[in-house]
Amino acid sequence: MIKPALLCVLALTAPVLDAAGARGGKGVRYPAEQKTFLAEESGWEVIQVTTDPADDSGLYFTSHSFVPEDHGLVFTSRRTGAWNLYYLDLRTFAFVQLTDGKAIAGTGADVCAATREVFYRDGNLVKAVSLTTLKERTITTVPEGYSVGAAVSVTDAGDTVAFSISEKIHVATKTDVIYSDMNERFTKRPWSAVMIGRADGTGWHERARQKKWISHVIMSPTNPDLTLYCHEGRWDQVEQRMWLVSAAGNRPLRPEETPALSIGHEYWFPDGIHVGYQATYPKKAKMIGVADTRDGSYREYPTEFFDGHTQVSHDGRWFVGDGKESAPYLNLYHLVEGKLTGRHVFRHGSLFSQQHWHPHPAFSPDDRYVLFTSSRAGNGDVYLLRVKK
Ligand SMILES: [Ca+2]
Repeated sequence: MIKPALLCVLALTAPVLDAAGARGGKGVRYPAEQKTFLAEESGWEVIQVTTDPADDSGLYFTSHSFVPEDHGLVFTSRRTGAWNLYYLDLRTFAFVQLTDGKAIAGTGADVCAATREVFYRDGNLVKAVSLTTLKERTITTVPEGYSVGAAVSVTDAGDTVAFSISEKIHVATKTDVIYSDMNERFTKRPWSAVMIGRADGTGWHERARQKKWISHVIMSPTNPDLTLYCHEGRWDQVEQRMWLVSAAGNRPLRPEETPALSIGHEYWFPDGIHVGYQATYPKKAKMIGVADTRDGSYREYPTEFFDGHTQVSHDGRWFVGDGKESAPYLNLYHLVEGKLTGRHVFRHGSLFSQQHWHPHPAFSPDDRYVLFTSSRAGNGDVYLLRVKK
C-alpha cells in the first residue's frame, strides 16, 4: 500500500512534460514562479504570482477566488493550451491543476470556500470541482440553443448557484474586437433568463425570463432567494441596468431616470445587503454608487479617476478601481464621513483589449491584498498588491 502512494507523490512533484513539450494535466503540481517588486506610486509590495508566458488570469471581479482557511487562491491559465483552473497555496506559491478541459470558461468560475469547491462552466455543462479531492461533478446543463453570459455565481454557503442564459442568435457584427457585437445583440433582444438551482443539482428552474438581453447574474452571498442581474448593452443605452429577482418576482435596483445614465459593473458587498456599482451622467464625473437592497435607497460618490471596475473591502469603507487603458492604475478610495478620496497606488499597465486582461481587482478576505490581472509583462498574469492603508 505504501509503494503506490509514494509513486503518486513523486509523480506530483514537478510539471509533467509530454513528448511534444505540452505541459499539464489534472492533478499536476507546479512549483512557485512568483516575482516580487515594489510599486513606484505607493512603495507597496507587488507580487507577480504567475510568470508563465501563456495567459494567466484572476477570476471575474464579482467572483470569489480565495479559501482563507487554507491559504488558497484559485486562478485560471491557458498554459496547457486551453483555459483551466488552478489552486495556489499562498504560503508557498506552488499550485495544482484542478481541471483538464478544453472548453472551460476560466475567468467565469466562482469559489465556495465553505464547501471547498469551484463552480464553473465547461462547454454546456455547469460543474463543480473539489479543492480537496479534485473530483468533478456536473450540477446542470445549459439549455440547448442558449449561451451563458458572464460568470457562474454561488452563495457563500455553497447551497445555490445561478447564471444567465441568452438565446443564441445570428450576429453579423462580431469581430475579434471586444464588445463589437454589443449594439446588435442589444437591439435584437434575445430571449434570456436567470437559471437558478441548488448546488446538489436539484431544483433548477428559470427566473426573470424576458425578451431582453440579460447577463451579469450574481447571487446574494447570504440570501439564496435573492439574485442580482442586469439588462445588458451599452450602459448609456440600457433603460434600466440593475434588477433583483427572488421567488416573489422582479424589481429594479437604483431606478434610472434616463437611459443616458450609465450604470454597470455592479457587485454585492459581503454583507449580502448592499450593492456597489459604477454610475456616470453624461459629461459628469464618474461615481461609485452603493444601493441598499432592503429599501432601494442609494448614495453615489464622485471619484476623481475613471475606473472600468471597482470592488469594495470587506469592511465596506475602501474601494479599489482598475482605471482605464490610457490611465492604467489601481486606484484606492477611502470613504470617510460620506466623502470618497482616492489615489493611484500602482500603475498596473494592463491592456483592456481582451476580457482576460482586464485587471478585475478584488480585495482578499482579510483586506490586506488586492488581487488583479495585468498584461504588463506581455501576457496575462495574476498579481497581488499588498495594501497598507
Ligand atoms: Ca502569464
